[in-house]
Amino acid sequence: MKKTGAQILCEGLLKEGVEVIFGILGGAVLPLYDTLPQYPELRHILVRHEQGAAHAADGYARATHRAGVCVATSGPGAANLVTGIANAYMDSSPLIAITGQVPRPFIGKDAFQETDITGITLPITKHNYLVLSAGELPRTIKEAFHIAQTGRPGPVLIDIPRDVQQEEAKFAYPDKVDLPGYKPVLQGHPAQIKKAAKLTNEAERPIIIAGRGVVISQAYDELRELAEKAQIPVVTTLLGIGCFPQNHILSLGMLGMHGLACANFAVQDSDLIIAIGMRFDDRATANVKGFASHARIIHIDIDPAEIGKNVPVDVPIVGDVKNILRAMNKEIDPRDHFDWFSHLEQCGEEHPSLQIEQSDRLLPQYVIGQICEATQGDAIIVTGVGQNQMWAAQHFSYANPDSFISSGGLGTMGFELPAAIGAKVGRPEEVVWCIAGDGGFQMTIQELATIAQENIALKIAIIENTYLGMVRQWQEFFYQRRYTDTKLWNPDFVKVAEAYDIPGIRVRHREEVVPAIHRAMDHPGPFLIDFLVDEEENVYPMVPPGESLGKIIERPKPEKIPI
Ligand SMILES: Cc1ncc(C[n+]2csc(CCOP(=O)(O)OP(=O)(O)O)c2C)c(N)n1
Ligand SMILES: [Mg+2]
Repeated sequence: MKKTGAQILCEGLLKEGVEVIFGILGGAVLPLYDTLPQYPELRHILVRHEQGAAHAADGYARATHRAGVCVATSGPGAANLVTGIANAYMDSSPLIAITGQVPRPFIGKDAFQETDITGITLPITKHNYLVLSAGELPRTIKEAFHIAQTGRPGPVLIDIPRDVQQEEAKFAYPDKVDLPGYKPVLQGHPAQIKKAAKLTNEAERPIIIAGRGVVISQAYDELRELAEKAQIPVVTTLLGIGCFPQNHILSLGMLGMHGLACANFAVQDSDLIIAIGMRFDDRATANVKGFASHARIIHIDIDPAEIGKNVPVDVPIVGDVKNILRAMNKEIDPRDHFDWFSHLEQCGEEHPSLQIEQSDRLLPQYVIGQICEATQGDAIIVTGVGQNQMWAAQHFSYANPDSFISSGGLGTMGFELPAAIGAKVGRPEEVVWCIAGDGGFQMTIQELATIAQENIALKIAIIENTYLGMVRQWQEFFYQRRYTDTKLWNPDFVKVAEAYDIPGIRVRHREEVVPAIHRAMDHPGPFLIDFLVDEEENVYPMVPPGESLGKIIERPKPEKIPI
């Protein structure tokens, strides 16, 4: 039976198990939207800016391990997706971006709202398609979902001219893909796995650095088995947070520019690094010249392009983390490393990075800590970028997998609100807290309307320091406190929320924090708390840019008392 391109697209989405689409209409996608009511199983969430659609689909994908879908019209709509697509690309998030294109006869004529979106997104998509006939759609959709969700996941864009959406073609959905040039390696090479196990069995000061690849592969149990069997401490990257319980005795927390001092020192002092599903990002390694100079490195990653890209490695293993760890665990001898652990324990006593002073000031770290207490760590935390992100990474204790969602590679301010929408839509039964910067919040503030229209029961905590705080911190440390244009005039966020029919309260004092958090959680719908925190609080520890991982600026000494 024949169907229109738009119908074929909807059928294909259903075949791929899609339940939700985030998007905005426009002329070039009108045939698709005109067809959507025929497919009530496909829930469409109308966002207010296409960047919001892309981040929401990304947040949905990270929360559910399934591709998130966003839709935009041609030209400005498609261009507005770009930041969200780049964000998903950097963090290996499976995203399907569907864009309308001008009708085929107009392509290349600078037609109204024409933009070459496949050209623009070439370097920020795993793959992209311009579909030139309705008959190509079934194979294209099948391939797109396959590419986005397998191997190292990533965004795939499908650009569909308006007349292709209207054209009729026979609908038969393929049950498999045939892509001779794309065959991700899933099993690690046995000889490499043996070598890695041998190095692990011989190491005196081994350490595991676990990254987002462990999350993507859902290799939580395998990672834990390796760590426990061989008694190896675990640090994670920012995006690896949650892949190993932070309350586990072997957890040393996050490493990197704002990692815990002991996590960084442990990496620097190690004699073997087992790097799992991480890409030696500069925010994790600091200056690579001084990175772990006594350590041999085993690097496990599904993407061969990551091997040796930033640091030379001794034993590369390409494949899926879960499969490789399963095989490797069989070759690992039970061990303990008493001397190594007593060294690390002493380090922990000398460098208690998470202690903050007892203060009457409203400290942002305290706010995050109290959200952790109130939820008992059982929540999905979606952050902005900057200081709020680092405090959320440091002061919440992540015990569950998939509980921390943040823009790592691109560092996209404005990610927080729409990504939190996506996470809540994907896992409605979970408590989702959006931890927003007052700067970042204003970059996608319009999505409050989406929350109101769909009654998405998000809890929003604005960390209002009235600064582009992380940049102000850099100005303080490295530009002699010249705060050029980092001070923010802000609207009254509670009134803004009210204008969107979302209840909210402002918190100025420490003793108001806990009642406010409970009020937000007891409210059945969305709720916003504007925390007016100490304006010039800094994120510690910090490795200054260009320094090596061991060169840490720690919190200045006076009265360090745990709160
Ligand atoms: C879209 C975008 N523009 C600029 C930056 C550069 N930048 C990084 S952190 C930051 C400040 C963020 O301010 P805010 O959202 O208030 O968070 P805070 O650091 O104060 O918690 C800026 C401007 C960015 N990361 N993303
Ligand atoms: Mg701020």
